[in-house]
Amino acid sequence: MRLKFVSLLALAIALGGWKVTTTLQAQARSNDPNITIMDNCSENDPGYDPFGGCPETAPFPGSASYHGDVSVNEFFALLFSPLAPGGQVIGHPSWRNEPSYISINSGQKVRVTNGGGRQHTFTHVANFGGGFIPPLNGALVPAPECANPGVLTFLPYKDSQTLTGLASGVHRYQCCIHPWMRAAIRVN
Ligand SMILES: [Cu+2]
Repeated sequence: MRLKFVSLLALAIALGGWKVTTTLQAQARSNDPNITIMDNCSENDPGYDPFGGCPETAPFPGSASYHGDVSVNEFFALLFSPLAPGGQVIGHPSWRNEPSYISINSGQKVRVTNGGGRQHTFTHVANFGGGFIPPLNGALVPAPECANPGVLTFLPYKDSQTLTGLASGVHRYQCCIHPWMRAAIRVN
């Protein structure tokens, strides 16, 4: 429950929503864990237009319900680092899953919601790897699941999916577009 509260608090901070503290505390007592997929693409940057816009489903520029600050230039500036000379992808830290690790009990569901402005995937993989967009992979070898339409589930802006029936153990998930967006779910 603490993890869930931290994630909701982080979301509140990210959205500047301090006024919803009471609601968050009530939700934190819920038994249903949540993971929020996040990015901070700037809806005012037309540089996202060739990539589907930001937010992707709203008439460009973005709707009043979404706000992000990251320009396309900033996104690409943080994609790699000169201190990772092998071409290991670093990725913009605001493209992320909150929280990136949760621990649940067998039988619990996990709701995954895209709270960012871009399309993402939350794909179950055997091993973390690259996605299906080679320029965003760097030196990562693509995860085979990211090339499998039967496994790949796109999660558009504002959409949710619910994970059910997870077996005991540690499950790995990643975005097949932005492969540094990873998460692990431990099922006890
Ligand atoms: Cu993504």
